[in-house]
Amino acid sequence: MASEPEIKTREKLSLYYRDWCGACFVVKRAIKQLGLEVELRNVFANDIWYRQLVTARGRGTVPVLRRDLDDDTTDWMGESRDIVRYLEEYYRNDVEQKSA
Ligand SMILES: N[C@@H](CCC(=O)N[C@@H](CS)C(=O)NCC(=O)O)C(=O)O
Repeated sequence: MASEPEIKTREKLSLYYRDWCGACFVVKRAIKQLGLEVELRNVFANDIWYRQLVTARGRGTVPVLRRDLDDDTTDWMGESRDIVRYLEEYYRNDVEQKSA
């Protein structure tokens, strides 16, 4: 039986990261492998992005994935493993379709 097409919430993705950060590298590599459009926001190169991060999360630890959703809400996701798992699971079908 054919499964119903999944209706996905549209979201704009931004990754708050910094250079020389292994956990950030792991997330950036996953983004590249999945071919996703994600705005990369180096918090050490832009003080506004750094302040946005600290305001939202209470600290400047990176990587953090920011998801701006269609309903005008914003979700901030920390922990590189959680971010990679989320991207792989949420976008896996898109990637399969792209390469088909
Ligand atoms: N377990 C975290 C580690 C994150 C982490 O240690 N980030 C470092 C850079 S690689 C950091 O931002 N340290 C500065 C801080 O926590 O303020 C993950 O995998 O996301």
